[in-house]
Amino acid sequence: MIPSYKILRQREAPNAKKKILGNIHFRSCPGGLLATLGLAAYSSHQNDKDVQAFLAVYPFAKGTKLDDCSLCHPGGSITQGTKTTYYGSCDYCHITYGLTPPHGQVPLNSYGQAYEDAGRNEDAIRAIEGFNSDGDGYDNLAEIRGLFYPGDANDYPGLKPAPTVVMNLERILELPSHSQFMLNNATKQLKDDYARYDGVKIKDLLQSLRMSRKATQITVYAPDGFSKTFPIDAPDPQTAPNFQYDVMGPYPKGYYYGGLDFVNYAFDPGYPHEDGYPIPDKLYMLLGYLREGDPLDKGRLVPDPGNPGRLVLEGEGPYRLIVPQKVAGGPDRSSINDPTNDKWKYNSNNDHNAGASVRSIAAIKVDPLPSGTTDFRWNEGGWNLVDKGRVVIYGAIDPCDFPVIGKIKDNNGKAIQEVNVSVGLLSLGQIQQAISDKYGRFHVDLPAGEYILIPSKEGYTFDPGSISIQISGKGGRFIHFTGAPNP
Ligand SMILES: [Ca+2]
Ligand SMILES: [Ca+2]
Ligand SMILES: [Ca+2]
Repeated sequence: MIPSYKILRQREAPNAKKKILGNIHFRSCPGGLLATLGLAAYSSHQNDKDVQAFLAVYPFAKGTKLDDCSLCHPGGSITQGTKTTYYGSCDYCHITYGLTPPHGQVPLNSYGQAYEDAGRNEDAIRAIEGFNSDGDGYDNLAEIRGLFYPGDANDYPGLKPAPTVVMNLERILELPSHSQFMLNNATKQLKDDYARYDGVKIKDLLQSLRMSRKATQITVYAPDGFSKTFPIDAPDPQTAPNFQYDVMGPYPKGYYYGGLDFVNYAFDPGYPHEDGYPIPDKLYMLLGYLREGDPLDKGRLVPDPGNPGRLVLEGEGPYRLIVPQKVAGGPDRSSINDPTNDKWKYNSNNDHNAGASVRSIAAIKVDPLPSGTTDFRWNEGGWNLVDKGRVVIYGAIDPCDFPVIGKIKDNNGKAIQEVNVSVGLLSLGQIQQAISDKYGRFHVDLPAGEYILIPSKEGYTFDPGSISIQISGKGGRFIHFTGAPNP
């Protein structure tokens, strides 16, 4: 599914014009129009009869945020030691009830409970369409058609998300790439490592989406609920022990220390093995996609060998936040149980950058969110993005839009007005909606990405029931739906 990196990397960056305002580059939006049809591929839950029943009744929901555990199951908080973490529904259930079905009696939200009470099959789903299971004022069918959770009162039609873009590898590789060899200094882990990462500079990524000059910070989310927040720009130079890894940098060049037993060396860079050889690479905060030239292993949750019943993230891809040291220095031994008392002993004043390098990124939020917009819930739906090789960027950005224009007619060619067209962004839910006018026309402007459009009007059935589109970044799209009054 992931296209060849090599082929994609040979493509040239888009012909975006740049103008410089202060020290920040803004891109203007390109002109031409083109888009292609695309369909989501989705592999989870194929043997889950409840999800299959839901998708049989609502085929348009496949691959959306409703095609997920969170449709019927709540998340919850788990306390381990002194730390309490909120987990999304998938991780919460798996941590609590194990990885292999049957899970036994797992908790249900109000929609899941209504579905079970009604008989737990396709007929049950139809029977509860008119219910307002979560009590938020919208019946289940209206919520599902709008791609909102029918079992969560905090998610309902009318909520407006911040400007949002879903990047796939192809669009990420259209941005200039950067390669850097660097130290990842870990705190607790047994080994530090030197590695070469290729990726796109986070500042280039955000500027390609026309980040607001008012942007203050980013928060980077992994699908297991882990997140880290970084300022856009922090004053430099910085000193120990309070580092701020900022998006804009600069980061100092690193040093190479060879031949240490507590360091993983993927390969010999050919530097002299004396202590502290200056590495020539310029270092940036990156969205990394290659390590030693290979795609990053896709992240997944696996049982923690050292702590039965707990799950840990294995793998780091398809995208990892790469954060260089802010104060360049050497590696050190683990902070835990390393009795060796030499000059490499753990030193809390060293820059332990590895912990800031979020693995398997699902989303990057740019603060502040525009007023009147709502946040996404990253403890739900993030695995879907990781599985599909997507990363979401949203908030104080102004990505280039492309027009999507449509027309809705009946079988006699007569316009149908006041049709609500819900626009869903892959696995995130509704991000926009449009209403057809008296000529049956509707119009939305959308950034490059994959979307699903779902028409609905009381008393009507539409053909097709939904259309999936991919907007490539070069253009818009024209769409037709045909509607018929229900018999
Ligand atoms: Ca409701
Ligand atoms: Ca709801
Ligand atoms: Ca270390």
